[in-house]
Amino acid sequence: MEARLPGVTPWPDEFAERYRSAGYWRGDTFGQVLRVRATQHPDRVAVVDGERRITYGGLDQRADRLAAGLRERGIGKGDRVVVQLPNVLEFFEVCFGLFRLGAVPVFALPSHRKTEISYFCEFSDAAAYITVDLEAGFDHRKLAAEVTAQRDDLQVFVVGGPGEFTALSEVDADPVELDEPLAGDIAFLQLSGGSTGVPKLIPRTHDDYIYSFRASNDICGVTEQTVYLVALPAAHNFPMSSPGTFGVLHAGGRVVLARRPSPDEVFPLVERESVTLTAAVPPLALLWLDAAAETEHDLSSLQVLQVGGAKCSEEVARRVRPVLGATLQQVFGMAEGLVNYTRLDDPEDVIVSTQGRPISPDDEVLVVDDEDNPVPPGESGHLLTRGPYTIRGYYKAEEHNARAFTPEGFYRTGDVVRLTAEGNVVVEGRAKDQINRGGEKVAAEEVENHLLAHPAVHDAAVVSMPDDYLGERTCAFVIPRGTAPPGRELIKFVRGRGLAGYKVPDRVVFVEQFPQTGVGKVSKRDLREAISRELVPKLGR
Ligand code: OOB
Repeated sequence: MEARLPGVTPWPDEFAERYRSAGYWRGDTFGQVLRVRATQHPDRVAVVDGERRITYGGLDQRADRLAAGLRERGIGKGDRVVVQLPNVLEFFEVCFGLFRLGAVPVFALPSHRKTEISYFCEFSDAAAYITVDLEAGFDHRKLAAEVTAQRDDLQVFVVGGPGEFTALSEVDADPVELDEPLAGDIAFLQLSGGSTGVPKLIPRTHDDYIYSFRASNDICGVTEQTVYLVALPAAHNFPMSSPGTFGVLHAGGRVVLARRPSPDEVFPLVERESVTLTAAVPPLALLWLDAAAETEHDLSSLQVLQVGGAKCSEEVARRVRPVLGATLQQVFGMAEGLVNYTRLDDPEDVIVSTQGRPISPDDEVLVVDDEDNPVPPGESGHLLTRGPYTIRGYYKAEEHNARAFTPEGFYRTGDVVRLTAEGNVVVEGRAKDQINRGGEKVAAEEVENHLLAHPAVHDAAVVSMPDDYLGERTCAFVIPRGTAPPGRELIKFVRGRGLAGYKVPDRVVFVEQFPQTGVGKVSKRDLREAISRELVPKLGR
């Protein structure tokens, strides 16, 4: 009964049976998980948002009332709802309300703008868009107005001052009996980092996702004593499920929300709430380490700092224990599924120099050459994977799926890795056409398409350039049509098209032609080398 949402590739029956009989897929849904915890300890605090706290019982009730209220407004099982919320308590109310209803959240990030949000609404044929009034100085109601101008049947609910729309707080009705979803149903759609022109959507089932964070809890030592601080965007897969907020709620622990990730917001919260576990991308970890050396706040409750989303340099990794007195855990994961962790009791050398190993004994990991043949042990190659929580296909993307998955159902991660003798993964690089800007993923083709819309752009190729802080930034090589406009005009042009700020090129370089590969394609490797050659002396390295 899996994957009843059209456009989803289910696991083949033999795999589904194997994952069930191994006890990975237990037939639970998100709605039930919360109900069980709320029954066990209704008065325990589940989520802390500034001065606001909600208990398990409170969250459970609000989820029921929200689900009933949405149903009154015609939103039902299987309907897609684009959710764009910052780290606020309502995020969890919305998630669990939608899960109970069997409606399917599409998780957008707060930094997404009109281009992305319109696309998600359109592509998923969403019934509603749930957003916030203001975030980081940006008025999301204006964005909602632009989106609804194209789609007048889209309902909009706003956390905070609703403006012309409906306040989410008004969506509230006495609980009704609901035709709850099944564990094999799609619970939500996550966003892929992507390497194509438009972002891909990732369908995750209750069964597979719950398994991933339940098993993560064991690996990461999460119990009801855990106090987890979420500083990364709550809708991202890493802080959601590795083990993230969902794992911690599953264990009956406490989630503490930071609206912004800066040390002056995070450190007082760590002290006040006695935070034991948190997660960062490498640039953020670096920022925290630098600030921790000078802080007056007591950070001694922190037991584990997870770092992932992009490669953590060994230099930064080695500073975690001495500076924070916490254990570092490297996390190499992807919204498509597979997550690797260094284990808390691994030797320090493994922790600082590898990205760990998969969650599940049934995670199949292959390292192959360009022809899909396994490379000799210890050599680097393309990482392919399949397993009990790795998708078999993107949502409504048949053509792309034929390339992104092997005929045997392995997902082509696009990452280049090697395995150590002990079976730990070391990420060596990337074959996919993507820039990893400090954990934020930029699909080169998507940005190139925006550049190509400018009349003075003949051709564009976007590549990564090394950056001390973010690891990588984006550089757009552009062949002008006629006279080249100033680079900053192009940057302004792309920004003006209404897309997330992290996708706007950091730099534009005009060239007469692109270097080519043997088969006549643009050689992005040569472009990356060209920019590195130019940058390295500048950085004084
Ligand atoms: C996480 O998920 P996504 O979907 O934003 O990005 C996945 C990609 C990976 O394929 C890899 O290219 C890169 O991000 N990545 C890493 C990494 N963790 C992710 N590259 C090097 N070292 C690492 N530790 O980023 C994500 C999802 C769940 C948990 C953690 C991260």
